[in-house]
Amino acid sequence: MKKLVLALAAFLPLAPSLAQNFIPNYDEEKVPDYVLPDPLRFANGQRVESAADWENRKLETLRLFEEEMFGISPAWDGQMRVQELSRNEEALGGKAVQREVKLTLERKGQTVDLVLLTFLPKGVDKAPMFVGLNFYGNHTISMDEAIQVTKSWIRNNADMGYTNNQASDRNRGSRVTNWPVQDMVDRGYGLATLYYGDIDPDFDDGFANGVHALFLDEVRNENSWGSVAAWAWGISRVVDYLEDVPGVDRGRLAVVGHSRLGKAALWAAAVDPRFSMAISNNSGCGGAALSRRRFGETVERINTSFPHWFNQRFRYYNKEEDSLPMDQHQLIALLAPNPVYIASAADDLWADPKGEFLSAVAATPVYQFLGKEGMPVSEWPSIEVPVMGTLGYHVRTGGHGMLYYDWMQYLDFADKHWK
Ligand code: GTR
Repeated sequence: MKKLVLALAAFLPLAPSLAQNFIPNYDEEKVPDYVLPDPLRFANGQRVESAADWENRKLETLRLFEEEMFGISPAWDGQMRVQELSRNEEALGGKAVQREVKLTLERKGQTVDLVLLTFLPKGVDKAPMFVGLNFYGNHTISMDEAIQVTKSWIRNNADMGYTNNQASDRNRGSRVTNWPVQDMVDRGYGLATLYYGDIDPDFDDGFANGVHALFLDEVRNENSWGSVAAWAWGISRVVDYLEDVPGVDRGRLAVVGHSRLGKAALWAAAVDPRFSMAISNNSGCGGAALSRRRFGETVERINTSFPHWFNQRFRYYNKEEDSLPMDQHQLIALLAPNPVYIASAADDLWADPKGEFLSAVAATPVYQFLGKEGMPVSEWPSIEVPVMGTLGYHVRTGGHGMLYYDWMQYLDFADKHWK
């Protein structure tokens, strides 16, 4: 029956009315009773009793997220060429080296270009780095005219002056406050960022463009990778490059992302052990928020509005959250014992701020099992009272966005764990 439902789900066009008629629950009283899967118990009921057991349970959990949600990403068996596009040795008041490089991924005659913008603080032998995708193009995070305007497909946006799915340079620097590079560099950290649409344009294209196009020879099935997995996969290619860049501390790389890119950041850290820290900003449903709470955006709603984000099997859990063999606390647990910071915004109810916090609480037994603190509190913290254990959390005032306040906590969290 499950298979039949899935087969039908794959071929039926998704009814837009589902998305239009959806009424989110924002009432804590109406959150249904639910039981979360125990991260420290195998699918067969056996308890995790040793570190070796946890390694096996971790693999089992990773498979569940791959097979039931994000989809299985291919191993990278192509080539990457690197071309420097620009370099400024005196960026940010002379404190940083800024570079833009084009990473050309090539496989079986197909190519995809990723244009990466990096800032490395000067006078630091090996700088820890934040690695994160941006929503509107590299040129939006700095006023520097040398930074290219992306040529990739971009969603039209009247405010940004984006028409015909092309970016324009009218909004150069418009996201400067969302990416406080000067503060990062002043505190000894670097940043590597690229426009997420370079990796995979964010629309339902039948998985024929972006990095999916490098693997058109592979037959797709209900487990195949969606766009969130593709963005995470692209982030790993950035790490392939960063590993060889002098001045980068490859042992201290933090992946960071906002919203859909926060979902991608968490998945990137789960599949790529080269990340030793992850930061989720308002990642919500499919990110840090517990699916079983059905508060704000739900599994059905996300699969309906964004049919290309996850794999086909995830649609089976539309309105069937209790049948999920895992929940999002286990995505956090997959990152243990590494530090993870989860940030919510009080008015961003769609992303279920409390559900994001409860995920960290429910991941904590795994951290403790590995001898780490995890989340130090179990009561939802007050507004703008950040909590920083191995798992960190804050809920700030205001709505959906990655703001200066959020970054200040990330920098403190990085200082706490890395200095
Ligand atoms: C929303 C989506 C969320 C979140 C957000 C974003 O429309 O429902 O899951 O990802 O977009 O990425 O800004």
